[in-house]
Amino acid sequence: MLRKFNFTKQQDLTSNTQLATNESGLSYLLIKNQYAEAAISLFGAHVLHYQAKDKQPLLWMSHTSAQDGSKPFRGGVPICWPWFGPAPAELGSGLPAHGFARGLTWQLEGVSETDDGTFVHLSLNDTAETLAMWPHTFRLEFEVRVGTTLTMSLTTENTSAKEFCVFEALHTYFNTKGTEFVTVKGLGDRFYDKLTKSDGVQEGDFHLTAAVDRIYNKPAKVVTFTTGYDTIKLDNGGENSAVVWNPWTAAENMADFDSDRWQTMVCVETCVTGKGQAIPAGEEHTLSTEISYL
Ligand code: TA6
Repeated sequence: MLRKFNFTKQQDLTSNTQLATNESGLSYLLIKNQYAEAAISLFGAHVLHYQAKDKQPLLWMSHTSAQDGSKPFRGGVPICWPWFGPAPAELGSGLPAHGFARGLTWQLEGVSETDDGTFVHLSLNDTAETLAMWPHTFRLEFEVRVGTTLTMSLTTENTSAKEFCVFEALHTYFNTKGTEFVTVKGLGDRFYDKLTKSDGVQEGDFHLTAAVDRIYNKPAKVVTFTTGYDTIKLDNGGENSAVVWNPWTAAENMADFDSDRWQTMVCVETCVTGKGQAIPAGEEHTLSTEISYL
């Protein structure tokens, strides 16, 4: 199901979920239930694969992505947190793009089977390493449901004594039949274009016809798009923006983009960007998406 990933089973966690490791010792949850199959890496709490019964794989995944934990996976659903894009200047230089959550190993809190599918619960807490990059104590909870739909929710708890602000994304890479099949609805009419560094106005639906890297500032709660295989619905929560990204031919110079496979992907992301999300001491915020086939 995941080309180039060689897994060794470690143990059955439930009737539908195995814990497995790859050749580098990274741990994965491999799920196969009556509705769908999925793979989730504990490194990055990264959903790498989801495929509902009788459907195409939902997520695009690089075949040349590092699989040894030396850098985040390319594809699937990277979790960007606590910043999106380059680190804020006040944190200093040399920090990883899109935050550190996708480059750390998360804790497995539990797996359970229900009539609605398999629930996976992962967590990440501050450590000396995270405090050196971002000076706040926190707890992150990531809950995934693998059912007829793929549901992901990322909860940030502010365990510190002061308010902090986070920027975050479920940076989902979707598998498509080809760029020409991609039309996105519900993005709203205002965007910031990271390629031209200017604001823009969306007229009608978005069609993927060229390199794109846009932050839409007022998306609808429900964003839908076509992939050439299916129409996909994102029912988002806690977001303030949506990002659409395809690097186009620039991907051919990226080490882990498999040359021309940019032609079969599009990122449609559930994000908190702009002014970010302020979270007072002791409070929490949840960013979520439920991805379904229409
Ligand atoms: O969400 C789009 C984006 O921010 C692009 O600007 C592009 O850089 C992409 O994410 C991938 O970033 P990465 O750090 O994973 O190479």
